[in-house]
Amino acid sequence: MRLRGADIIARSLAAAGTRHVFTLSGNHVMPVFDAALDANLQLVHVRHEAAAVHMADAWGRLTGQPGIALVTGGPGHANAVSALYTALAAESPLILISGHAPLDELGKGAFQEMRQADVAAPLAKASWTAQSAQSLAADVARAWREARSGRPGPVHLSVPNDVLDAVVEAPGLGFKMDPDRSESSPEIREALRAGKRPLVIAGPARMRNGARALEEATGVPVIGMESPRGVNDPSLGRLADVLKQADVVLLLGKRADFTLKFGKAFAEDCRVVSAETFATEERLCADGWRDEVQAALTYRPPAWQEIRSRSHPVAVCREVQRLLERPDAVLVCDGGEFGQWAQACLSAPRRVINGPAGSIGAALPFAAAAQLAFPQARVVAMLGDGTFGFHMSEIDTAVRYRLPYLAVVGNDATWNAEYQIQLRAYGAARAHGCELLPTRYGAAAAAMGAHGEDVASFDELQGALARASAALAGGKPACVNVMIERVAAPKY
Ligand SMILES: Cc1ncc(C[n+]2csc(CCOP(=O)(O)OP(=O)(O)O)c2C)c(N)n1
Ligand SMILES: [Mg+2]
Repeated sequence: MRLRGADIIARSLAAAGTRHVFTLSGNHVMPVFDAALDANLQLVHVRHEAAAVHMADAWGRLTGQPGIALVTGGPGHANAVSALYTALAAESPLILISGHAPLDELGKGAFQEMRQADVAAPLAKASWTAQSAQSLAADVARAWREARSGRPGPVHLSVPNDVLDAVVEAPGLGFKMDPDRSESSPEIREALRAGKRPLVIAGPARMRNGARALEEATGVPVIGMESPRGVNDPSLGRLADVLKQADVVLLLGKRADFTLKFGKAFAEDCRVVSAETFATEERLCADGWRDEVQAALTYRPPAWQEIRSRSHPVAVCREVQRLLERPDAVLVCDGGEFGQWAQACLSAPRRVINGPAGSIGAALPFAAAAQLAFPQARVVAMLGDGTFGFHMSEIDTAVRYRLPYLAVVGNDATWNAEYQIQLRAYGAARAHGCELLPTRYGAAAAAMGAHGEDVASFDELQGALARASAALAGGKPACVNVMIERVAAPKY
């Protein structure tokens, strides 16, 4: 069968199980838009290329299958690349396919010519430029394998326009993935068994894949670390104390990096071993220690329950938690101090946060991808007002594709995380430049066709959330913008 390069890409992706392609159009990739029709790929056409990559990222984290982002060459690619940073740190499998100036014009000053693979290389597990239509199926297969295998991550493939248009005798399009195997190293088993207070600390990918089963089987507490705040991860309570008590630690697909104070988070005589994978069915630890760890991680200062201030993030979270009491709920947290409070106070069966990259802005694209991955699920994104501005226009995308997520904006009219640094480091008299306006983001969302609520007084929050929930049922995304106090992130 003779096919265009673009058809080979689209059909290879479809054969691997891709259904959605997160994209922003451009001259270089229009052949792939055309090919998507016959390959049965649904395009989700966003408003900024970084949003497409963030969506592919959340898709990858939630489903384990690489999310696919498709953008145009030059400036489209440059816009997309920033979002790879978040995915790389979160070890999220995704493939960024970028159009590219034609091979036969390179070096002559082609339209939007740029060394795209070089630009993406530091932010991807692998990054290269396709050289011919004949090898495109192999390129897609390699990208898929690289994205998924070992510690997953983003992969970039640039595809020159003349390669997309070339018609060639198509090779076989399907490919097989060998399942990842977890090793059961006897040394690690013995090390964990010898400990009185052993811990497994898992990186983001290992936490999503198999870590819970390991804890169930062995009884050794497994702690996932995916927060840029490291030992001060607001969703892990008294993690710092637990780390100091451990006498054996297995770092599972995880470096002793800044999140673990480069190893100083552990006691001096703690034995630290590491492995990319580890699995065993053997019981290695008694339950008492696991219960202690569990209690420490779920600890929240009792004083929080006494917080009566009605515009405090704790009060907002109390109302939102009711919406998450469903087996299908997905919680997205993003932003500075408000995002930290949301992580500390809210829980749901599935969670996507901005992650170790510490980058803000991805919440709305994350929520959209979560809603696509789980169409019936209740998806709630909690984000700060500064953060909302990054991808506000993705509300429009959610309206067009009928992705009924709820976005709750904690609006303190400040880039508060940075403002709090100014207060601590330079004093109140020198805190400047981080103010925002109490903008009515609910009205902005409504203008784009979503359900929007602007909540100036806490007493209106319950009603606003109820109306927003009703709108979700009608297939509309909703944005509840609630004015809150400027408070520092939670401390334990
Ligand atoms: C991409 C990116 N740019 C800037 C920052 C620095 N930063 C972290 S939190 C924050 C403030 C966020 O403000 P907002 O979303 O309103 O949350 P708040 O802290 O006010 O609750 C900023 C600017 C970052 N982490 N990532
Ligand atoms: Mg703010």
